[in-house]
Amino acid sequence: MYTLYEMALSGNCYKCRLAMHQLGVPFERVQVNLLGGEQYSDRFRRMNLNSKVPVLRISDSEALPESNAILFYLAERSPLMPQSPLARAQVMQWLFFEQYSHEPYIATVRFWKKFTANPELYRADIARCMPKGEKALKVMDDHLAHHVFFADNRYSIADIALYAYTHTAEEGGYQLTRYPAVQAWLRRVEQTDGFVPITA
Ligand SMILES: N[C@@H](CCC(=O)N[C@@H](CS)C(=O)NCC(=O)O)C(=O)O
Repeated sequence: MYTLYEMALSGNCYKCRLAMHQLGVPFERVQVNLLGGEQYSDRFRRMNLNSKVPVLRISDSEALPESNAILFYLAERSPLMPQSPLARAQVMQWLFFEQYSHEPYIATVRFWKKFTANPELYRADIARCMPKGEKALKVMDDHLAHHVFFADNRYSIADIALYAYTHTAEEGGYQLTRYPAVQAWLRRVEQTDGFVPITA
């Protein structure tokens, strides 16, 4: 059985749990004490030299870090990954978009505002990130105005990756009412088989 090393309220970790629930893959959860620095321990660094969760332990000798790599691994030959080369590349397109243009601006602002003792200390960082987060949401909204899901017009790990931090964006101060196509897509994701919320 897989073991997911994680922090429960992290969107990156939630992506992996959501995919495993929807694929019917059994797994155990191990909480990593990030505030206590457990990610820097020798034991954890043997699984991920980059000291971040999530990490999926696959066997005694193999562990896979990086949320979108974990999604890619889990989804191979499943309904969450399309088959044609172009559609698979489009999945990658949105996974890269999520990591480079979305998560660094939407997840980080949520973290500073919701999980730090004094968000005021991050005022300049928040001001720098929010326009870039708005741009990512606009890109998504424009795409979803003409598509039901992100890649190949069907539900895939591209939607899971983008759902994780989009549905919590308001915790960082983004107003999703400005993005009606994104809001409608969030509801569609929530109606897919086996969906579980981040708090499950
Ligand atoms: N690109 C990585 C990002 C992972 C990440 O930033 N994890 C955070 C929690 S969401 C973490 O472990 N932070 C602890 C640290 O950086 O010390 C992924 O998608 O898995």
